[in-house]
Amino acid sequence: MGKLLVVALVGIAAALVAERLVAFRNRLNASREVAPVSLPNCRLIKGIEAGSEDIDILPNGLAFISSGLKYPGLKSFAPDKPGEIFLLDLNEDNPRAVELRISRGFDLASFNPHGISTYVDKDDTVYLFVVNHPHLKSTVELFKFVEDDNSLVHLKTIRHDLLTSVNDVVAMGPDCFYATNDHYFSDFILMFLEMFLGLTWSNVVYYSPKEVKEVASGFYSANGINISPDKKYIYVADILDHNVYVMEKHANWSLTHVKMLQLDTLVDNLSIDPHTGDIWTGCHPNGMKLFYYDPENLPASEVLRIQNILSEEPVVTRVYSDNGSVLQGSSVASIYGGKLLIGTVFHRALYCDL
Ligand SMILES: [Ca+2]
Ligand SMILES: [Ca+2]
Repeated sequence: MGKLLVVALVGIAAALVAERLVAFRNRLNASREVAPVSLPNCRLIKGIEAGSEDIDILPNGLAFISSGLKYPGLKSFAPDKPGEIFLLDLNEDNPRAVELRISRGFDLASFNPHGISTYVDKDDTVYLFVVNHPHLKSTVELFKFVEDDNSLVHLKTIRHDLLTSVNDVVAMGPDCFYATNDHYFSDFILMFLEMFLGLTWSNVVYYSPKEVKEVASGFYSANGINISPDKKYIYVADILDHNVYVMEKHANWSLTHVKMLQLDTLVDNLSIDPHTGDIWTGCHPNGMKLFYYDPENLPASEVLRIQNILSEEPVVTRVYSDNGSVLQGSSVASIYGGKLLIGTVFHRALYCDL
């Protein structure tokens, strides 16, 4: 009887693990391959070799790019080099990546930038919020951009118990923002277990110096976050649920669910066309290839444009796709002046005509 019980328990455990494994593979889109979609005049940006995870473009065409992310389980082509913020002037015919100098007093050696967001104040001061993972912890760094000097002045480091595993931020003012936590846990093993078991413990947090609170929860892994041009709606990508949520923003900064748009790819960061309100996303068609890097089987890239997300029938267009031979692991796509700039988690950055 004892042996029968052991066999039964082992059988049940094996069935549960197998069921979780199938669900995990589905969340990673492990069997998806993509057909290529090309764009004219694509060129790789010189000087960006180790990632361009997030991009934020100012109305005047200056693009900030975060580079050099080191993240548990993800490839890095420059594991010993600190991260950087690059600036690209998209008004130039052949924009060059210029590394922004960071003011003294900031710990550059442990700089590990991830999601970014800009805020232009009434007096035209440009603030740059940068998710940072020094020693694999999570902070949000606030900088002031000094254009004449191609530099960033560090203003403060924001840490909070609710900012545990931050992926991206969207600035709401010179000192407040919404942030996504892509996992509940920050420890790598627990993070993996959280993903493998399919726990929906990831959330969105509002931060200001006066108030910090959870404003949305129940995500498999909340990743990119951005705001509609009319400032009424917040968009959040759930990378492991392959969708984009639309939430209404209220005067007290709380968010309420409006709708969800289901896609078939792992949606990373979200950029907004300030003129049309279209959402541009950098996506991972197959998360297995991203997390288990194999030079013989490269992670692909995919860019989607989502038009009229609030309407009954949003239009989703695959604007660009590549099997990794040109661009690996696209995480963001932003447009300016009829051109598309695509960033990646750990690879290069591509600039194409539309
Ligand atoms: Ca961002
Ligand atoms: Ca991201």
